[in-house]
Amino acid sequence: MLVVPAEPYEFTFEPESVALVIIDMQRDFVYPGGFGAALGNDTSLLLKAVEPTKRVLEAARKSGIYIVHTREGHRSDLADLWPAKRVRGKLKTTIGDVGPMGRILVRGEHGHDIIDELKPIPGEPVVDKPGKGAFYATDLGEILRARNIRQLIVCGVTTEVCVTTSVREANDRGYDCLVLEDCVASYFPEFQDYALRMIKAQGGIFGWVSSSAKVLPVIEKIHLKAP
Ligand code: TIU
Repeated sequence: MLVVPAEPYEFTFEPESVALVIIDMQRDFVYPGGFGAALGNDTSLLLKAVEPTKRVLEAARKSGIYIVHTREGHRSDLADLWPAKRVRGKLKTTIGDVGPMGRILVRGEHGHDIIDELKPIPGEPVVDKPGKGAFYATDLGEILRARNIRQLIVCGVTTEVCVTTSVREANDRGYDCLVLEDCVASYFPEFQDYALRMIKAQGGIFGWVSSSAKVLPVIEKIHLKAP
C-alpha cells in the first residue's frame, strides 16, 4: 500500500488498482482560437498545469501505472451535440464552427486533439466524451473495470467544469479520486480555489487533493510489469 500526503487526509492506494486520468488537455481549451477562447476566456491561465502534468505523466509511464486520456468533443455531423449545448452562451462562433484550429470541439480537428506536450502514446486509451463528465456516454467505466481500477489520480482542465464533473461522476461510481492541484487549472482563479475546496471538504466528500510534488516521489517508487 502506498501513501500520498493529501487533504483532508492521506491517500492510500495499490499501484495495480490506480489509473492516471488526464482530462481534456486539448488545444481547444489551452490555446487561443478554440472553444475556451470562444467562451470569452483567457486561455493562457490553463498553461500552468501543463508542465506539472507532464512530469506526472512521464513518471506514470515509467512506473507502468495505467493511463487514460479524455477529450471533450463531438462527431463531425454533430449528431451527439445536444441543441442546449450548441446554443448555450449565444456565442458568435460555437461548437462545430470553423476557427483557426479547425472546427471547434469536433473530433478529428486540430483544435480538438490533445496538446503535443501531453500526447498519448500507444497503450494509453483516449476516451472521447460529448459531455463535461468523463463517464457520460463513454466507455470509460468499462475500460477501468477491465483493469480492476478503483482509484483515480486526476489532472486536466478545467478544474470546476470537466475535472469536477468527472470526479463527481467517479465518486458516485465508487472510485476514490486524488486531484493534483497544480495539474488542474481554471480560467478563473477563484473557481480553482473553491472547486478544490469543495472536493476535499466534509471529510473528502468527493475525493482528495494533493500536488505533483507530493505524488511524484510515490509514483517513482512503482515498477509495475507491463500486462
Ligand atoms: N468551459 C470550461 O471551463 N470547460 C469546458 O467547457 N470543458 C472542460 O472543462 N473540459
